[in-house]
Amino acid sequence: MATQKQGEFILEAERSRTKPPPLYKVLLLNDDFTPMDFVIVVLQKFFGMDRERATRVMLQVHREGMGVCGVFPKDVAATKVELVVSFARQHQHPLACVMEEN
Ligand code: NFA
Repeated sequence: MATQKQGEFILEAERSRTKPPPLYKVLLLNDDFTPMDFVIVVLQKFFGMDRERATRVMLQVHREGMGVCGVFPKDVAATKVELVVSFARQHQHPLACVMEEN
């Protein structure tokens, strides 16, 4: 079917000229006050990690000052940052969560 084929070529050309939307890293930052167990809960609750992975990421943040929780489209990253910071404040913890273009 010539017409349909032609339509597919037009769509492919369109796709190659349109750059994919940028992704954003969501980062957790270390502090001296937020309990380790709370950070592990945050990583499980908001980033879908199992306890083992959450523990590794928490320890990386603790030892190296920051760590990546995940990489997401801009709106998803922004929502995760808001939810994490809000949850931390509800529990009176100073945990910082930020996003950074990948
Ligand atoms: N540094 C915190 C502590 O010793 C733990 C922590 C890890 C805080 C990761 C924030 C992020 N209790």
